[in-house]
Amino acid sequence: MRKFLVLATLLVFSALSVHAADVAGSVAFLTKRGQKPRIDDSVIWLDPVKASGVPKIVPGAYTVASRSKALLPHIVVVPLGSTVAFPNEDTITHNLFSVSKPNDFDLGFYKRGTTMTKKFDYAGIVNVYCNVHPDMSAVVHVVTTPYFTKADGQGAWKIAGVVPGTYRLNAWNEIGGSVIADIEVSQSGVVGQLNLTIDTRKHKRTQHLNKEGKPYKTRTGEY
Ligand SMILES: [Cu+2]
Repeated sequence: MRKFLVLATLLVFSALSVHAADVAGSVAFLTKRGQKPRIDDSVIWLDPVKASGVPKIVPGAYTVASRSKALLPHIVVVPLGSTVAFPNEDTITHNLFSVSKPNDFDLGFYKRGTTMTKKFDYAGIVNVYCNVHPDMSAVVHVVTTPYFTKADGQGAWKIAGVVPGTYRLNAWNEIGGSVIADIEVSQSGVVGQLNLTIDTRKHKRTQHLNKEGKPYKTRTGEY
């Protein structure tokens, strides 16, 4: 009986793991003159449409540092419920904030060597800015799936161990919005459009406002 149970357990485990597939593809850009999308800041994720056995999302701890008046990394993708630490590694004070509801926040002024944290309880794109320095910006991209990644410098990406099912593949870039494709993951492979092109030609550069919704007193590039 015991032997049988062990065998049955092994069979169930192998049934779950053997059929999971690696999903890989690429992201390319359709640009107009002067546009230089940051290819490796493209976010790729799979939203399950019809799939069983998708692992629960596990919130994590992430870091976006203020360093040399920049937020690094510029784009971070996190599962729902994750916490992002925002250490200030500069000698000057910063005031990070977001008006992206319902994930909006205001960390107030804080000095070198101190860290403020924020937990992200809602899905979506969270634009993070500094109320002092208009050039500082970051995006916290909150997803509700365990299957997410960023593209590499060539636009290639891979998400490992995806259980069979139907998924909506999303590719997003800050200056092009998102492109989607429905894909099918099965034990015999992945079917669907895995190489996506993001059209950035309609994107216009705009200067965001400060936390009060007013223009910055310092112009971009001035401090
Ligand atoms: Cu600042």
